[in-house]
Amino acid sequence: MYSRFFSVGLSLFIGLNAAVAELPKVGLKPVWKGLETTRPLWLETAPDGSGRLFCLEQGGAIIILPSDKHAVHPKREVFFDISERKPWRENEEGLLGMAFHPKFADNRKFYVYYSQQKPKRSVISEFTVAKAHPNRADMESERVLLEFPQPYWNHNGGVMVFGPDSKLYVASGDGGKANDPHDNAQNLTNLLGKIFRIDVDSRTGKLAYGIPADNPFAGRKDDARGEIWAYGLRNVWRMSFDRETGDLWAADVGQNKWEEVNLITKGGNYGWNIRESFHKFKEDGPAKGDWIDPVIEYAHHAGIEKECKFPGHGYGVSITGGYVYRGAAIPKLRGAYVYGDFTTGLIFAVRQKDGKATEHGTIHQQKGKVYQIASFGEDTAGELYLLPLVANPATERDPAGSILQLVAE
Ligand SMILES: [Ca+2]
Repeated sequence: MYSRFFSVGLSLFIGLNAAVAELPKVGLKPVWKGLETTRPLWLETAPDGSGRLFCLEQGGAIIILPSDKHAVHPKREVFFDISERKPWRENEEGLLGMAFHPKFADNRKFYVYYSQQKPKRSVISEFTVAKAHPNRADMESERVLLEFPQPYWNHNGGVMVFGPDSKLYVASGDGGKANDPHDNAQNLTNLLGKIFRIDVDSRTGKLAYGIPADNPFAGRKDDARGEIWAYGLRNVWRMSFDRETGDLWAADVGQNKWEEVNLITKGGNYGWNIRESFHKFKEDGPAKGDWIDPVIEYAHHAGIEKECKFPGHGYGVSITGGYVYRGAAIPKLRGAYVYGDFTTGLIFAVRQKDGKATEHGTIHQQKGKVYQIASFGEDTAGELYLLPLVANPATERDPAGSILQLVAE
């Protein structure tokens, strides 16, 4: 009885304070030292038992990381390369995402998300790996699934993940400029400012993919796109499924004040550009609506800290989403969602219950050289990595290496 009473009291205490928490500090350890990667944006493991880990580069290549992450100056093995198509013209364009088909072991299919020009657009394509050459994509095998316009060079989204349901979830970005000038994110008739969900294994009408019948707007006529799963998002920069619970976590980059982490639900409206995080954004926007608040937010600077729902949270300018940690190397971090800030390079973690933060904390503050956090990555064992932005390997590559593993401190 006593222990039960005690645990109720403890959870109340945590709930009221969203406590700065019992989360562990972590270290960063360079791995694949000296490997030449340029602007790595994503890590992906092949779901085929091979243990191969792939690293996507913004310029258009996907490389296979050597199986020995402690190898020094390992050979660069190129799996896929569309750099001649020049996807990376502007800062937020490029080869931005990739995902292996859940049945990759049988069908050898994978998907990429990249930028093209004239007109500016995002392209989602399927490629296949030739059976005889498992470490080399068949560059002739492209099947374009869909293309959609991107009016500006920024907020082009780009993360793609297969869900536990084997459907492909894609985050698009609101199309860019600032403040979502065309109100795309609240407009259900286009794919911008959305997370959408498609079935790569079927076809709906003349589309090169299927729209799952259980999508929230499936079957609507002209007033909503059936692909949409969630909306009201500005520029989700990295999302992931919790491999144990199936929760979909998405980090949404803010305008000038707030960065936020969201748990994505079917048909959910995450507020942008009427709301930003917990706060009103659009001056003449409606006062009430069915908006879903984030799990956690943080402020751009101390000047607005008194408005922040999570006092004591570190600052930042542009959020980079990560993963719920399910590895073994840092036991105290298990079950916490790890995220960071691109600009300040701080790494954070949060635990939640019913969509509300129960604990949060800064788990790493970089000292000396501060790496910008382009993305996080997760390997088969659930261990996490940080992909730092390195602009030009000829001049700016850090001799320590360009991928860092999160380790117990
Ligand atoms: Ca929001």
